[in-house]
Amino acid sequence: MPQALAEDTLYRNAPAILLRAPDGATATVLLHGGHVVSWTPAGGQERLYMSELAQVTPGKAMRGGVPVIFPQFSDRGPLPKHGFARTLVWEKTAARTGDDYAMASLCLKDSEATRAIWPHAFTLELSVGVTSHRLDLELEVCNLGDSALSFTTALHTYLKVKEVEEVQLEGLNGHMYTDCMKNKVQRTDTGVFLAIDQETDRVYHDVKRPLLMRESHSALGINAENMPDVIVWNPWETGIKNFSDMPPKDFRRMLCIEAGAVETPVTLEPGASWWGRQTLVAM
Ligand code: TA6
Repeated sequence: MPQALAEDTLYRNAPAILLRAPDGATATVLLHGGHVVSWTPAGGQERLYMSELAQVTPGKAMRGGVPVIFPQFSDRGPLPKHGFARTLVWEKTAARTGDDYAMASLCLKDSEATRAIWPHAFTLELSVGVTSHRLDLELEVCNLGDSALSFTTALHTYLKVKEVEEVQLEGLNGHMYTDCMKNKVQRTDTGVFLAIDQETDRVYHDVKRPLLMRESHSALGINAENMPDVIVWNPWETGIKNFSDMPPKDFRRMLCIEAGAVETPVTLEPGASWWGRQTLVAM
């Protein structure tokens, strides 16, 4: 069996880390944004959507993969939409391989630029682990300052799908959600599964069970720890017109199923830390 590797590479001409487990499972993470741009489980196909029009541009986010949203989800505060972590360059802090896995950690620290708009000393670390059919993404935030800080955060995961209208997302039944397409009205999900047949932008609150995304020939298990909210987003043909970095027909090829701590901000006292994780399992 080939050896696991975790090595520096280029992705669309930008510095990245390629992880490969001995069984052939791979993941690629960019230093720009600490952005996971590709995941292929062992013996399988690419499972993350990445727009063919997306480029690595300083100060801009990539359309696809897993943007790291921190310290502000969406426009829920005064910062740029979805915060600044996805548009800054992170530093590689660790890369390791084992008998059946490869992993890397990347870190973003406060800088003059972040302190100018968010006056806190912090570290944000992303650890990415790939093994067999599983991808683990873990965020850790430490408050290095001498006053409390609060943030909202999400792993804005773009899943690649064959045809979004055929997807059945199970596990949200009975949960409250904020419908961002309908003036943020709160509703309860009553369907056995969620199907996407129109522009969809929902924040499900306090989801305690794993989700299952079914497609005709495959399925994906999605679990989150310490990230209680699930955001489901598809721009549909109505919303995709607003995105110049995505081919118009690609709304059919993707579905964002995001793990977040969004509804209730996380507050950290000086010296305290927080972690949250999203795990994807291909079936
Ligand atoms: O997480 C869903 C969402 O907040 C949507 O409202 C939609 O705008 C999407 O993120 C993409 O945001 P972006 O800033 O990447 O264009």
